[in-house]
Formats: sequence, structure tokens, C-alpha cells
Amino acid sequence: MQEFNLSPDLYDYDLVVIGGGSGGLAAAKEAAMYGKKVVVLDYVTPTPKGTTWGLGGTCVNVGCIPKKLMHQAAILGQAIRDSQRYGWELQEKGKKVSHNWSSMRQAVQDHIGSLRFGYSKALRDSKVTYMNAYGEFVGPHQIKATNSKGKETFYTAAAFIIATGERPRYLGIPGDKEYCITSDDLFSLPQSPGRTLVVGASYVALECAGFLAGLGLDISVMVRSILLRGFDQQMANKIGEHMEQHGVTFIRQFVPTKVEQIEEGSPGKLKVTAKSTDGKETFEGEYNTVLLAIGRDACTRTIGLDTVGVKVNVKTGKIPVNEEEQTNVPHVYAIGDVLEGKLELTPVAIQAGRLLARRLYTEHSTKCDYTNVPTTVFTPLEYGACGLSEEDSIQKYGEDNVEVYHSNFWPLEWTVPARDNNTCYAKIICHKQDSERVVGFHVLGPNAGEMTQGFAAAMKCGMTKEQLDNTIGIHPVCAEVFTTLSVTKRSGGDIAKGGC
Ligand code: FAD
Ligand code: NA7
Repeated sequence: MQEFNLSPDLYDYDLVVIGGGSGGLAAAKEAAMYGKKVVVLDYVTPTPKGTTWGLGGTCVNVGCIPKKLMHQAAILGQAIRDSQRYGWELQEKGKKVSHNWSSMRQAVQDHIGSLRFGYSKALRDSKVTYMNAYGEFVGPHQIKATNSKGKETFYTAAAFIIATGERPRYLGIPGDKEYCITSDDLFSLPQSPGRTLVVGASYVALECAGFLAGLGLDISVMVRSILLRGFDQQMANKIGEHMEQHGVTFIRQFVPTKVEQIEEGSPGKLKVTAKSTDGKETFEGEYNTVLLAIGRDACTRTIGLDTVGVKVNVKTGKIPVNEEEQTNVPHVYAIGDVLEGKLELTPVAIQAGRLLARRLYTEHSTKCDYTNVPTTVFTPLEYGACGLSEEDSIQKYGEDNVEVYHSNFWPLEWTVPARDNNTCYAKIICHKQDSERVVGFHVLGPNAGEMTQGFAAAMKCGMTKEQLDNTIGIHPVCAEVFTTLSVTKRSGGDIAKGGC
């Protein structure tokens, strides 16, 4: 780490954190724990639709938390259908069970409100100063904080952490900002989005499409090229197939060119015009809502980074850092979604923030380990992953040096309602030359995240195929499939498996 003067006497604060989301809050609280004088600036620029929220950043307000809760709402719909095969009789026979968007939205927003309250209390308890203001560098050690009324205050600090995250991208076509929404608007939408077109094939796109379809809405997804770029493509395609089988329409190899309002009201009606990526075909469709999920841009363009001399990737807006999360300017650090080449996940931002503060203000030297970070895509058929995709394993080690073990499985709970036979799937990728060490773990099935977390810990310890085989399974659960994997892709054997 390059040295710089951490002397508090020269400045108002030891540390200014710009951005009060997952990473920023974690870093600020950790630094305050070591007796440092810390201020967090957090400000939410409203969406083009006017949606805004409070402290806590993306995860709690417009990301992980509302997304998982709405996914749960959709899963409960499936459970209601399954329950009848288990003997549950709905109270009024023959009465259709329906979903009420407003009730769900209110319950989800109430929970978010309580989390936000907890965050501001935690800051107060840790003696971190919180300012609801937009931060912008105006000098090497000086920041300007502008609140919602336009009042400007200036602060100096010994060190700075940039944790400003990302915001959803827009298409740049006529009607996008006027009529389309993004995930920043969806979770607090007052009324059901109705018939919806989701544009994009990122995890955000597929997760939103999945839970909206699960709530009984008519959902289409417009895909420019492939599903879930960056993820294992076999798994991505299986997710797509499952969604299609459960009523989601995929409009493939198309991009929107224009969005027009053809009926006012809530939610009103929009006409979308699109063209095929080969430019030969045109598509027109009418929807109540168009949800853009085409990626997110780092919030780094308007925070005065040029003033302080912090280098930014001009194309992506992302900030390159060394392995200590230090930018090219020694007293300016960056964590979370703004980082170049790092995973955009809440626990990653939190871990990086905590460890950074610990390194800055104590003798600790542990760095954030960005390898083998587990993750889950909360599509209707959940996808848990840790380590390399099959494509990346082959590219890294060569096809002959990689052994892929796999199996379909049918969760016991799904057998009685007789649904989705053999659509769940387990796959591990092993590096043959390294005692068949597991370098990739992939699972499609219920509670995939719960399954993946423990295996990720084992992968940190260097788990091999033999160790998995020597592990006694828990019966009858889905994860036990990983203790009995015997068929390799190379062998081409039968991978169908009955209820576990
Ligand atoms: P953020 O949490 O985005 O916080 C940045 C904060 O800085 C924001 O409050 C922003 O308003 C504020 N800010 C920006 N500029 C300024 C400024 N100049 N001055 C003051 N404040 C500023 N991750 C998971 O791990 N699991 C999931 O299931 C998951 N689901 C997701 C679902 C969706 C729909 C989305 C969009 C994201 C999801 N993520 C998920 C990603 C996760 O939310 C992010 O990785 C995480 O929030 C990044 O934390 P951060 O601290 O870098 O930024
Ligand atoms: P990603 O992963 O960058 O995904 C963006 C998606 O949106 C992707 O499917 C793109 O298709 C699609 N896209 C982008 N621009 C357009 C336009 N103009 N028209 C139509 N479709 C478009 O974004 P996320 O923010 O969801 O994910 C960030 C990270 O999280 C990512 O690195 C993952 O590892 C996890 P494309 O594939 O480019 O054709």
C-alpha cells in the first residue's frame, strides 16, 4: 500500500465515505470502531420516474432485499398450487386464489423501512456522522456535500472511500426515460405492472421476469444475444428453458428502437418497436410496462474524480484499484460496484469495506479475497454457483484436464405434486491434475443459495471430488446429490435421477 499522511489534526475527519450502501456503511462503521472520526455522505438521485429512497444503497432499497422477497411471493404461489396435492383444501372451494400487488408492495416496503431505521441507528450508535448529501471532490483532500435543498458544505479528510455504486442504464432510444422503468422503480410501483416487457438478459432481467411471471403476469423478455453473459452457459440456457416452460415468452435477437405511449393511466399502455439484431425484421408489441434491465453504470462521472486525479476507465466509468482497494491517488480508496473487474455483490462490497478499514486503522493486513465468491441467481428455478463456469475452466486448464460430473435430480417435495421432473441439475467441474479439486460448483434447484454457501466454504478449503464422495449425504435433501455424483460428461452416461 502506498503511504500517505493519516494525521487527523490536519483535517476535519479521518475518513469521508462517499456512498452509504453495502460497502460504504460497512467501512464507515468499522473505521469508527477503531475510534476514527468518520462521515458518510449518501444521496439518491431520483429516477426519471421520480422514484427515490433513503439510506442503505441498492441492496436494501432496490436490490437484493425487495427482489428476494418478491421472488418468495412468487414461490408461495407455486406452493399454494402444490399444497392441494398435499391435501390442503382452499377455504372457499372453486374460488380462484389471486395475488394483490399493493399488499405485497406495502409489506416489502415496510420491511425495507425497518431495515433503513436499523442502519441509521447503527451509524448513530457507532458515532459515524451521516449526511444526506451528494459528495463531490473539490480538492485533493476536500469534498463538497450538497443536500437536497442545494445547501453546500465543505469537509476535509485524511482519507476517502468511494462507494457510490451503480445505477441502471437506459437504452438511449425515443421514449425510454419517459415511459420505461428499471429495477429502481419496480419494487415500489404502486400498482401491478401488468403485461410487461423486460429488456435485457442479465440476472436482474431474468430474476424480475421470473417473479413477475410467478405472480401470474404476462411476461416477455427481449434478449439481444445470450442469457446471463458471464455465467455458465449450460446453466443459463436451462434457466431460460424452465422459464419458457412456465409461461415466459422470449423474444430473441431483438433490440427495442422506440417506446411510445398509446394509452395514459396507471399502468397505461405502451407500444414497443424493435428490430432484429441482423436488421432484417421488425417487431411491435403492446405492454402495460417496459422494464429495462440492460446493465448498470458506475456512479463515478460526476463526483470530481478528475479534480483529485483518480483514474477511471473512460469506457466503463469503473475505478481500477490495487489489491488493497487503493486507487492511483494514495489517500483515495474505492470499494463495491464501482470497482473495475470485481464482482458486483453485496457481501463482496461489505467484506472489502470492512477489511479496508481494518487495514487502514489497525495492524491487520488481511485483504479481500475475490476468488471463489459464491452467488445465486433467484430465477424461478434458482441457480447457485461458485468458482469457474465450464467454459472458463476449459479455457484455463484445457479440455483434457477438466472432468465434469453431473446429474439431474428431482426434489422429493416436487414428486407428490408431480412437477418439473428432472429439471433440477447439479454439476461440478474438477481439475484432473490437481487431485480433481473442484474448481466449479453449479446447481439448479430450490434453495440453491442455501445449498451453495456450504460448498463454497469447502471450496475455500480446496475440496476435491474424493472428499465429496467421502462425505455422507443428508437424506432426503437436494444437496445430497453432490455426494453421489458418478457420471461424467465425457462418459455420456444417463444422468436422470428420481426423487431424492
Ligand atoms: P450501493 O449499495 O449501490 O450504494 C451506493 C450508494 O451511494 C447509494 O445509496 C447511492 O445513492 C449513493 N451515492 C452515489 N453517488 C453518490 C454521491 N456522489 N454522494 C453521495 N452518495 C452517493 N447482490 C447480492 O449480493 N445478492 C443479490 O441477490 C443481489 N440482487 C440484486 C438485485 C438487483 C435488482 C440489483 C440492482 C442489485 C442486486 N445485487 C445483489 C447487487 C448489490 O445490490 C450491489 O452489489 C451492492 O449494493 C453494491 O454495494 P455498493 O456499496 O458498492 O453500492
Ligand atoms: P450485465 O451483466 O452487463 O448485463 C446486461 C444485459 O443487458 C445483457 O443481457 C446485455 O446483452 C443486455 N443489454 C445491454 N445493452 C443492451 C441494449 N442496448 N439492448 C438490449 N440489451 C442490452 O449487467 P448486470 O448489471 O445485470 O450485471 C452485472 C454483473 O453482475 C455481471 O458482470 C455479472 O457477472 C453479474 P448482451 O449480453 O450484452 O448482448
